[in-house]
Amino acid sequence: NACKLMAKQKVALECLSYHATASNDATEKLIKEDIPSAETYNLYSFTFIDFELSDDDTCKATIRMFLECNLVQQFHIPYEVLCRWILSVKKNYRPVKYHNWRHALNVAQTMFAMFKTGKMERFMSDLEMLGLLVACLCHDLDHRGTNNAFQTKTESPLAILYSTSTMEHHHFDQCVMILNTDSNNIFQALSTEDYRRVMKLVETAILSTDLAMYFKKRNKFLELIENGEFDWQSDDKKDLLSGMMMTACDVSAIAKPWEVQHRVAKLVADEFFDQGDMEKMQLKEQPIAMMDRERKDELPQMQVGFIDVICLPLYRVLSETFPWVKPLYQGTLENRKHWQDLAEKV
Ligand code: 5BB
Ligand code: ZN
Repeated sequence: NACKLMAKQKVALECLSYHATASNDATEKLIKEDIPSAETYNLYSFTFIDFELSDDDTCKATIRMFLECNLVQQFHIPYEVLCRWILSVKKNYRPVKYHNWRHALNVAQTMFAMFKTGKMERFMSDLEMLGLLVACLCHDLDHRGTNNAFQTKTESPLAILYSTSTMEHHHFDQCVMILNTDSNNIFQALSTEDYRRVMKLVETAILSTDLAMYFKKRNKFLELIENGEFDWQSDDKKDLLSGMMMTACDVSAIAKPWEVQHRVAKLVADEFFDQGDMEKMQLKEQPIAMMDRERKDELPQMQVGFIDVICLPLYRVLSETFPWVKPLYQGTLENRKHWQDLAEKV
C-alpha cells in the first residue's frame, strides 16, 4: 500500500507537468465558430476519414456529433463547457504516432455511425449514448505509445498502481481528472443518480478496450446470441454489448477503404516499432515480431492474423445481430484480400 501511494504520487507528478486544460482564448475562439453540417464531415459514414481535417475541424466535428445526438439539449450541457472539455481532451492526448487525438476522434465517429447509420441508437438510452461517446473520446487519454506489457516490464509507476488493464485504468483516471477540472464538467447538470450511472458506464466502457477483456466478453456475448437473445435491456447485457461496441470502434481503422487502412497500419506499426526499439535499448530484450523493425516484412501476415482472430469474428457477430453495421464487416473482408495479396508476395 505504501508502494501504491508512492506510485500514485509519481504518476500525479508526471501528469502535473503535462496536464493542462484548454485555455480561455482557444475556448472562446471555438465557441464563436459555426459548426458545419454532419454531411460536410461525412460523419454518418463508416468511411469517415480525418486526414484532411484541421485540428480546428476535429473539434467542430466532435461538437457536431453531440448536437446530432441531441445530447447538448438533453443533458443541458453548457455550450462553453462542451467546447472547453473537447479542447482539454484533445490536449491530453500525446503526439504519439497512432494512439493520439485523431485515433480517439475516429473511434468516436465510428460509435456515432453505429448509433445512426448502424441503427443501434434504438437499443440505447440517451444517457448510454452520452457515456459511450465520452468513453470513445477519452479511452486512450495520455497514451504513451507503449502497451500494458511494457508498463509491467519496466515496472512503471502506472503498473505498480494498476497490475491489470494498467493503461486503461489510467485513461479513465485522466478522463475523470478532466471532468473534475473547473468548467470542464459536461455532466454538471445531471442528477446525482445519472451522474453516478454515466461515470460507471464510461469506466466500464474504457476498461473494456483492454484486449484481454475483449476475449472474455466475446465468449459471453456469443453465448447470449446463441441462446437467441434479443433483449439488450438488462445492465449486464448492456455492459457486454457496450464493450463489444467499444472494441468494434477501437479497431475500426481495419474496415476503412484500403488506402486509409494501409496508411493507418503504417502508423500502428511505427508506434509498435518505437516500443520495440525501447525494449532493445533499455531492457536489452528481443521484442516480439510485431514490434521488431527487422521483421516489418511480416506485417501483412500479421494484419491477416489480426483480422481473422479479432476483427472479423467481432464484426460478423455484430452484423448478424445488427445488420446495418455490415459495412464494417465488408470493409474488413476487403482489406483482408489486400493484406493476403501482400503477404503472398513476400
Ligand atoms: C494483437 C494482440 N497482441 C497482444 C499480439 C499481437 N496481436 S495481432 O497479432 O493481432 C496484431 C495486431 C499484430 C500486428 C498488428 O499490427 C501491425 C501493424 C496488429 C494490429 N493491432 N493491427 C492494427 O491495424 C491495429 Br488497429 C491494431 C490495434 C492495436 C491496438 C490494440 C487494441 C485492441 C483493442 C481490442
Ligand atoms: Zn484505442
